Amino acid sequence: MSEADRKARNQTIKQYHAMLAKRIIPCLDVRDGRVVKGINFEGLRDAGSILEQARFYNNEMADELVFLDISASLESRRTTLEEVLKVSGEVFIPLTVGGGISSVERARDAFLHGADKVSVNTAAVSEPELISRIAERFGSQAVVVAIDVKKVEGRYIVHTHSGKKPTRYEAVEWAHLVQELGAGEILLTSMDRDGTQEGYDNEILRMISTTVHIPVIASGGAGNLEHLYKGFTDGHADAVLAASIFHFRQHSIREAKEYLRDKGIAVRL
Ligand code: 0VR
Repeated sequence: MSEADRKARNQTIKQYHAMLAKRIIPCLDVRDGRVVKGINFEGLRDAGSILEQARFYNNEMADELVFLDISASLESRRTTLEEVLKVSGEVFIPLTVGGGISSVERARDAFLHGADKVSVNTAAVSEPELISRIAERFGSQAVVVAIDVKKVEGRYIVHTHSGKKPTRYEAVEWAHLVQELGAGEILLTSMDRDGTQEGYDNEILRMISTTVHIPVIASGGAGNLEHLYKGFTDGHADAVLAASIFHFRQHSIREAKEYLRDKGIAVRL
């Protein structure tokens, strides 16, 4: 396929995604069997039971649900998989499981416990071919690459290990690479905005959304319904992820969808 044909195909895919309904995705940051929530990845406080929150979002018409196991220990990862299995028996919206997915086998474990997609972050940076191996085995649509970015001296630098380790990658460069490697979607989290409720970092969102043809999920900073709207209009996101505003019931999913529909955003109601 010539470069011109490739560009044309990617543009068509991008236009197709733009026509799809926009998704609202609550995120359960999970540690030791509980939902937790912090600010800038620090100061994690309890945000409820995994099963109760998952049931709530399933009934609230969330479009998808993300489980992010941010624990350090292996033991708590086993707990999370058991929780995923329990939840997948009651929740019928697409479930993405992330945290410690470092091999095809770990990805298979997550699918066998009910995940529809896996999210890879740290392991993808240390072994980029892992993205291709999981995509070849389970399909690109099952592979989300989570990219955690922090602004360092004016540059958006990719961080791994729960935001603790800066990498050699700038966010746009890494986003392009993961797309080439077979990622089906990008989950772009601004660590600077995480938990602050100051709104998404629409600058880096736009830089990536307008240059890759795979869907981009905005994450980190949503604090009100207008922030969700701006994530779509200014950030050009295909989906918006939020934790704080939903876990502490500042806004309901239905309220968010009605607000977005009234502002002309195509959502599933
Ligand atoms: P809100 O800003 O509350 O909507 O948070 C959305 C999103 O940033 C979080 O659900 C989650 O991606 C933050 N991630 C991590 C983490 C939080 C604490 C520790 C580690 C991580 O590794 O992604």
